[in-house]
Amino acid sequence: MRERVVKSSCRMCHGVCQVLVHLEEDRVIKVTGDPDSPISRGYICPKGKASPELLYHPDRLLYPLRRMGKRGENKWKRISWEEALGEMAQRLAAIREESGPEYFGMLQGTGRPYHGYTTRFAFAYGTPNFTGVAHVCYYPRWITSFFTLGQLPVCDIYGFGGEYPACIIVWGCNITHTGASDGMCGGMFRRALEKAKKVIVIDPRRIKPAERADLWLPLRPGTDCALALAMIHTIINEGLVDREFVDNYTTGYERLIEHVKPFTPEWAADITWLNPEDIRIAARTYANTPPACIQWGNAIDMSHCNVQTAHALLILRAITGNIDRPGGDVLWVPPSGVRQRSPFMDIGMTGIQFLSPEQAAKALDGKRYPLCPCVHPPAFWRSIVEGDPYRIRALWIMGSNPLLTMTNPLRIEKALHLLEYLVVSDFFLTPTAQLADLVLPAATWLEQDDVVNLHKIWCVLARRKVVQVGEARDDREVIFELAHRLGLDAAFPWKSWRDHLQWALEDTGMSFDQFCEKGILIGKMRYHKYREEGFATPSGKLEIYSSIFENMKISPLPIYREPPISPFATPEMAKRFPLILTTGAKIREFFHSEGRQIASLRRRHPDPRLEIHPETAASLGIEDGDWVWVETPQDRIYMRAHLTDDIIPHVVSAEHAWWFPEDEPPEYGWRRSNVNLLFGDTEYDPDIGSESLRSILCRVYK
Ligand SMILES: Nc1nc2c(c(=O)[nH]1)N[C@H]1C(S)=C(S)[C@@H](COP(=O)(O)OP(=O)(O)OC[C@H]3O[C@@H](n4cnc5c(=O)[nH]c(N)nc54)[C@H](O)[C@@H]3O)O[C@H]1N2
Ligand SMILES: Nc1nc2c(c(=O)[nH]1)N[C@H]1C(S)=C(S)[C@@H](COP(=O)(O)OP(=O)(O)OC[C@H]3O[C@@H](n4cnc5c(=O)[nH]c(N)nc54)[C@H](O)[C@@H]3O)O[C@H]1N2
Ligand code: SF4
Ligand SMILES: [Mo]
Repeated sequence: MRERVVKSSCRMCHGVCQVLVHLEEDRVIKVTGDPDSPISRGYICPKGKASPELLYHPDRLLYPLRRMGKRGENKWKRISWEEALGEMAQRLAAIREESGPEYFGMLQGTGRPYHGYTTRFAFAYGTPNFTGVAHVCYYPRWITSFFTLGQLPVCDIYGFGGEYPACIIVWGCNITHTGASDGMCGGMFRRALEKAKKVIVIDPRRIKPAERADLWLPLRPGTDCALALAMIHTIINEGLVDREFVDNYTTGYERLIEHVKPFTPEWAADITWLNPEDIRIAARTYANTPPACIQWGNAIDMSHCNVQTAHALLILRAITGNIDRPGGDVLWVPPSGVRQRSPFMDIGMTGIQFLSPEQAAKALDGKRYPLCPCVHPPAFWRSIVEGDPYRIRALWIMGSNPLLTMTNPLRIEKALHLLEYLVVSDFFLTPTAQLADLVLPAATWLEQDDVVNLHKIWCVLARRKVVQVGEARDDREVIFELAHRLGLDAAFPWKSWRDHLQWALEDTGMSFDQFCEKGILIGKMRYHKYREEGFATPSGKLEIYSSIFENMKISPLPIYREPPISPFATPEMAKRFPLILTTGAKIREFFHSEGRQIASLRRRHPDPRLEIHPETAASLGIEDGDWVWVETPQDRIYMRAHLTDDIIPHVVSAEHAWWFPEDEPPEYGWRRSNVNLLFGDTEYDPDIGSESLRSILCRVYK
């Protein structure tokens, strides 16, 4: 058999691993890491290796399906793409005409290849009713960085400037375990950890990097901002500030000094349940070991003060002079010439400003949380259930499984039943897709041509379509086709997806094929850019005191807020629910609710886990491997106890997004171990509207 190898880039997660796709004739037989890749250097994780299993999975959706029986009865009829797109175009045109475009809604999951095209479609059609998960993922850190210094800083782990980080703080991020996050490669990060002189880990779980860390700070979940404020306090108090940077390139330092006076390590110790001396040591180590960087993660996005925490962590980097220096937290230079994938997208996912003010005002959440990048999901679902301010008629869900990944899923289920027309684009019939009227089979990354530009931080990767399985189609081709049928040609001026890719590359002077030959474009890194260019903020400086937040009535200097359900906020409740629950630490083998049907991955990780300390378990009569109930004031779920002293005694950690494809449709057991059942309507973060997914009270029993 003739074997050939095609260079591509993996997309079993957000990526950035370059890989080799091995084919026998026209069949993909394996995927391996590309040792020549400058950004991943041969790294591949179990999900990446399992790509062919996803591609050829017997349960994969291969054709468009139309619902035949009652909603959720699992009776389907195979139809052609022509019929599917014809039906969809006709329904959407009718809704726009009869009720107005706001009666159509869209929902997307986390950043996947469709990112940017979904919003473009929604806003071109004219609906403000776009929702998703960004308010609890990445966006809080991104928008705060954008306002504070113009760009998201990332750890300088590649040593382009001739220096590696001497001190690394791993803060609420488990990238060496997940494989990648936020456009950084876990394999490369591990190498940087090995080179660092000092490593500090801030996580209630003793993750791998904590095993050899100089300091592990297992804080009470949801209290990161208090810790960060106390570290700022210590650094100022002990005269460890980089005055040259602060005096010349920041605003508001004098106000910061006043602001953090009360936030002593003793104050933070009471909140975080850490030792004040450890907080001092962390602050000193970070400030005294340049160059230093902070690898922050998703835990920062899910507290009751996530924007505030992100701001505090940016200030920590600034006052220690670690911004944009070799080995610090740097602002990447993207490669030139590659065109922005979606001019309809301005700041992140918003772009709502492209709607007329009248149309934007029809958004279902009316008075929005000031920084929420889309319709606030709880308001979105409530509006459908209650018909207030009105009930949308149709919804298109692309790449999301909201019954598993969003809070209050019983309400979401109710809402999905009330819709007149639900379309779901996915790889599988998930519990969410089971409730659709029309299901569209999406192409996997092995079936896509792409100029991979999501993390336009520093590199743009090539991805090459190598196979076609069934009639699965690239989501973007579907969006383009539908847009043309609906007359949205101004927003979608390209004839086809391939046309669009060619357009994106035009200024590079390369054809798509030439780009694939090259495989990657990397920006030419320059450091200390602020010395000539300043920062892209209103003042041109890094805004310790944020003028944008001030204008938006958001605290211009970071403040700590207690989680809404906690031993301090709700002490009465804490008597009945004595443990602190953190949820959704990402699983190495699975991407959120994906992969449970992929045999090689499921074998490695068969059950939904609750991590619990052996002493806590013993006091509750629980043994390793027992099935236990995890209960919050909202609901209870069933999980398998995993006893480990890698978690602190008063905290338990539950995995998220579990369903059981091997169970009976249409539910596939989605109610059994779904951690989001434990979250109802609570107080949301007032700046951005996120749920406190990393800190709530619970009890655990057999
Ligand atoms: N309690 C709790 N909840 C959480 C979290 C937590 O930590 N705790 N984490 C949150 C975070 S960070 C995120 S990002 C969200 C994730 O939320 P979602 O993005 O909704 O994640 P998934 O459950 O993986 O849903 C993705 C679905 O899309 C399908 N899919 C995958 N790729 C494609 C594609 O390219 N095209 C199409 N059409 N379909 C595709 C998959 O088969 C799957 O069914 O969950 C959030 N939910
Ligand atoms: N394999 C795999 N990779 C993924 C994903 C996946 O589902 N699977 N999802 C992708 C997505 S969308 C995202 S957003 C990223 C997220 O990936 P990361 O940014 O690494 O975030 P998480 O794994 O969600 O959580 C990181 C750590 O936060 C800790 N933690 C829990 N509560 C707290 C707290 O209150 N404070 C602090 N400081 N730490 C806390 C957890 O113990 C965990 O070790 O991963 C991406 N990569
Ligand atoms: S970390 Fe992500 S991009 Fe890299 S191999 Fe794993 S799934 Fe693929
Ligand atoms: Mo995420």
